[in-house]
Amino acid sequence: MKLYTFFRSSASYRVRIALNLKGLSYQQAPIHLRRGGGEQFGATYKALNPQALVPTLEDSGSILTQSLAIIEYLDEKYPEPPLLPAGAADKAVVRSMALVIACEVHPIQNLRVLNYVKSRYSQTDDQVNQWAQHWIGLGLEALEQSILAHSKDGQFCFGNAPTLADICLVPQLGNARRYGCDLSRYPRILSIEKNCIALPAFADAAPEKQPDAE
Ligand SMILES: N[C@@H](CCC(=O)N[C@@H](CS)C(=O)NCC(=O)O)C(=O)O
Repeated sequence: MKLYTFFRSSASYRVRIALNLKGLSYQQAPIHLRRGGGEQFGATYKALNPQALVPTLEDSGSILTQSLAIIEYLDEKYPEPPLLPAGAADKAVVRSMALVIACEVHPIQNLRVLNYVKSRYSQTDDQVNQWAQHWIGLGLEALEQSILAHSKDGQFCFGNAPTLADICLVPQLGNARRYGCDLSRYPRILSIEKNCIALPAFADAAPEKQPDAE
């Protein structure tokens, strides 16, 4: 298996956590998102991922894009440990938590969106950070409430085992810190993060542990 990844990319980080939780070994192909204007825009990489985004996973001749699609693929192909709970309603709750991050927060604080906001509307770095803080804060506030409602006294976003929701949450917190969000407003999220990073699968997937880390 080969993962096209960038150490600081939170979508790549999600897939690295899932691969580690499944105990799967894989080769990393680093794609630097800033060097030379961005290696994701090179013709060879765009032939694999026409969106020019990381991650991309190659497995058994399949080329897979979009981190959540990749993670659900891994979960079907390598079912243990499961990354979604058993019941249909519980699955929907976990997917909903994951999508708060993956659909509502991450896309509008992504590099290309922030670059566009900055250049098209002549915004300063500070204004761009405020944009990111606003959308990240809205998402984390909702997620904190959702976890309190559904996880009861569980150690993770949903109960006592890590799921797709935790896989999306932990990388997003790295982005939140990078843009200066005040995370003390989300005590339950912070305690879940602590429980996650105590697991080697999460710790080993962290940006600073990757071979392409700067
Ligand atoms: N929804 C996509 C998002 C992928 C994505 O936005 N990747 C970012 C890094 S986290 C990227 O490649 N950005 C490059 C750019 O903005 O030019 C996924 O989950 O895979």
